[in-house]
Amino acid sequence: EDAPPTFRPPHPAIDFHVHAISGRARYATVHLRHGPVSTPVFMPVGTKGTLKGLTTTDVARCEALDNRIILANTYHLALQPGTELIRDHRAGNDGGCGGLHEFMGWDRNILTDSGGFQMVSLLKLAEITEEGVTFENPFGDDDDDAAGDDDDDDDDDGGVADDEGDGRDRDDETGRKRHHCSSSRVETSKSRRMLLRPEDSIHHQNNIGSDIMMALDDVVSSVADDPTRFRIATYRTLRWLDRCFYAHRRPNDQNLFPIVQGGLDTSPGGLRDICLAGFRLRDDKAPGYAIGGLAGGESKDDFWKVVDHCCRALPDKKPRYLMGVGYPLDLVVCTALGVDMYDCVYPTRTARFGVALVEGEAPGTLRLKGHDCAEDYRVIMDGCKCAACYDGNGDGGGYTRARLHAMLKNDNPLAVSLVTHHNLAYMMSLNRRMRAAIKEDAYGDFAKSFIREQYRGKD
Ligand code: PRF
Ligand code: ZN
Repeated sequence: EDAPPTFRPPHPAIDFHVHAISGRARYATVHLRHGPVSTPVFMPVGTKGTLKGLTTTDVARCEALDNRIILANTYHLALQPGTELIRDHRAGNDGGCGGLHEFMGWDRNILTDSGGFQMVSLLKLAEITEEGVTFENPFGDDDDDAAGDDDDDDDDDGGVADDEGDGRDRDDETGRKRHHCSSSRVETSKSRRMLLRPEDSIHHQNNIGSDIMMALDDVVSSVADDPTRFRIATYRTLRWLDRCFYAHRRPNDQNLFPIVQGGLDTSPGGLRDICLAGFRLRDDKAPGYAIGGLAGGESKDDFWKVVDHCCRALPDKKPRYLMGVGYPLDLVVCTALGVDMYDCVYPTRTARFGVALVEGEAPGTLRLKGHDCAEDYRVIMDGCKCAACYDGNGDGGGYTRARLHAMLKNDNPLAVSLVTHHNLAYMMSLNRRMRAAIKEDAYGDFAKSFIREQYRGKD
């Protein structure tokens, strides 16, 4: 039959609708293959395909969370369990289509980071060449991740400091992990080398089947003092982007976002501009953009300047995703600059240290292990509908701070789950309040009062 030619939009796996603008803040919907996502949105990090301490049902069914998109890491999934296994995973007896959605039992959206940044940020042993990122694993692949679950592998934190004073050193923890990679593995006498090329990253992400995949970028720590290195990284990110687009096999199902690099240089014709100009030439290929290379310890001033600069240069009709950013205050400020999407391990990781996100109590966090919680009979946050603060029947209830304090002191894993639940509920509620303020064209006032509230002392 001669069917009429169907119109193929340039990016069939995404649709971006801006509903309202307040200043430069946008309230929008990103339509992806696994449903609509309202923005601004914070995406929780499920490094290996789980949000630690929560079941998929917790995340999807709880009204206080109601996450529509979560993040997973290509690097971790490629190491374990391997992306071929994920691709071929069939859940139930209806012979589904495989991929991480089925592997996780998650029928909402997934975004995957490309892997290079994780290798560089956690494993200081990575070496970057034109070909890709090579990781030198001094431990070989002998240990089995048996002890696996007590280590902290939500490690793509983009430099978010463990400011909980917990004294744990992530690099030590993660450095011990095993590194099986199914492909691109080179045996050497003493160690195993793993090469992740742009093509490998895309291949893994195609196997995973994420709704948004990220290009492999050359990430340099934002506080590095090496202008030449930043210049090389900027141009290399553009070259790698072309290789990523070329390697992408599923453009009708999956969106591939480029990542702006270029250090802290926002001067006219500087590195960020060079990267942005390169993206402009490839704009027809990009369904959306990310801003990378930040949240690595630079000053707030530098940070905001780069976000502002990139948002102004990126097209208004595509989503903007700021990588590795997740302090509530940063979300509020960067949304004012025009960012739509965020991800960070902060809310979930800080929960594992017994720290809850709150409002009206400077500095916006509550250390549940602290002495002053031992006899505090309030819930974490009044009015919060999370599993910790709310018992579900509306007559108060919920876990008191005192009870959570005692449970945390006992290393009760349920307490960590509850605080994780609360922190994600907090982030989701922050998203909703930002969107509501934009809808009413009152975002400036919202931002001001949020900042004031966060810094208000205890009353
Ligand atoms: N690139 C990638 N992932 C990231 C970042 C980046 O720059 C950041 C910010 N430093 C967090 N996660 N690929
Ligand atoms: Zn709560």
